[in-house]
Amino acid sequence: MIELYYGSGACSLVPHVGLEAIRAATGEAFEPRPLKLHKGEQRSPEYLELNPLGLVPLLVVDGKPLSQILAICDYLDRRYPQAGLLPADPWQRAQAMSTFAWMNNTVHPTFTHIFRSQNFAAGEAAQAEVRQIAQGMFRGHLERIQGMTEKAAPFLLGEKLSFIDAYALVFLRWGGLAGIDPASLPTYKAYVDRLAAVPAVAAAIAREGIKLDTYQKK
Ligand SMILES: N[C@@H](CCC(=O)N[C@@H](CS)C(=O)NCC(=O)O)C(=O)O
Repeated sequence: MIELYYGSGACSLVPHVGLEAIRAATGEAFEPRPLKLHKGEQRSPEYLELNPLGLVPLLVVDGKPLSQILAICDYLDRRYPQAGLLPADPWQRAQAMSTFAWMNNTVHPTFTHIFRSQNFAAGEAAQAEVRQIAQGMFRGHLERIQGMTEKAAPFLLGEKLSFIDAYALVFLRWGGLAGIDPASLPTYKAYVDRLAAVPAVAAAIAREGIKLDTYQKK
């Protein structure tokens, strides 16, 4: 049995979309295990026993936990290559992993500096400065992804949906929360709107109960 612990709108949407695509391609089902991150359910003693990091996503395969997006997605792709969520060709796969790793180790932590600035500076003024600097960096990352979406055909890696598309969707949505108007990244926004209509993506979004456009004009 495969279980996925996730939080609504969190980075766990990446393997969540992957599991829906796997279900569509192979019929293999999974058990969704939602955690309310705003209520701190990721720090409950029961969950910390499964994942001492206190983070989502967590994949549990026949009772055995696996953390970290890159490891989870690599595992899912190797187990269900029929779903085509990462390229099989070694060079193309390495290129895909290069983008995926950049998203996970650079774009994602930049947003963490905006969303959880209290973890990076003491005092409101210093935190506001962290948020401001990180917002500028995050905007730069989104512009780089917009450049990738300009060549999307129709997905970032070509004909097949991949984990990287789901991460790109998460980031544009987070951008709205960080005060970045998605309308200012029109090619990226059009790509995400198309992506949201893909059945596997739509199913994960519906289960998480999230809306794509989170931007609120000040
Ligand atoms: N490097 C980790 C990052 C995971 C992560 O940052 N998860 C966030 C949600 S996007 C989380 O669980 N946050 C809860 C918290 O900080 O308490 C991965 O790739 O899985």
